[in-house]
Amino acid sequence: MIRLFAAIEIPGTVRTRLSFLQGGVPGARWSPAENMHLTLRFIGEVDEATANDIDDVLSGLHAPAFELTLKGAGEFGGRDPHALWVGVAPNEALMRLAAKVESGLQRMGLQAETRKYAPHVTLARLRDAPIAKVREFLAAHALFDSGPFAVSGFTLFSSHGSSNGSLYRPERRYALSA
Ligand code: 3AM
Repeated sequence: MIRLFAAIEIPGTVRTRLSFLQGGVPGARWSPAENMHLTLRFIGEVDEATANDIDDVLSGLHAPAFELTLKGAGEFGGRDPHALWVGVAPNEALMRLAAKVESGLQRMGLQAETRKYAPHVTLARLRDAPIAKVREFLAAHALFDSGPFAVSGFTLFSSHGSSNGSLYRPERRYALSA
C-alpha cells in the first residue's frame, strides 16, 4: 500500500520566504520547507494497481498552466486550532484544476472527497497552542503576499512516516499546457 496525494509544488524561493513566517506560536510543529506544497487532492492509502490507475488518470488530464499567488494566513480548527497555513489569492484556474483531478479520480472509482476544496499551504500543525498566540500569528501575517509564480505542472506525492516526521516524495510529475 502507498499513501498518495496530488499537489502543486511551491518554488524554493517562495518556500524559503514561507519558512521566515514560522515562529512565535508555542506548541506548533513547523513544516520543514521541503515539505511545503499546495494539496490539490488527498488520496490516502491505495494498492499498486490503484496507484497505476491514478497515474493514468492524472497523465490524461488536460488543463492550462497558470499563475498562483499565496496570500494571507489562516487556521483550521476554530476554537481549537490544529493547523496554520497561508492561503491563495482567488484563482479560477486552480479551482478548475482541482475539480478536474477530483472528477477524474471519481470516474476511475475513488470515493468522492466530501469536504469543500480549501486551497492552503500548511505552515504548522498545532497541539494545545495558546489561542492568543495563534491570533497574533494570523494578524501578523494577514497581509502576506508571495507575488505571482508560474504553475506549469502538478505532482503525485507519496507520504511516508507519521504526520510530524512525514517525508513527501514526488512520484510522478504532470505538465499543464502552456
Ligand atoms: O496539504 P496539507 O499539508 O494541509 O494533512 C495532510 C496534508 O495536508 C492531508 O493531506 C496532505 C498531504 O498529506 N491529509 C492527511 N490525511 C488526510 C485525510 N485522511 C488528509 N486530508 C484529508 N483526509
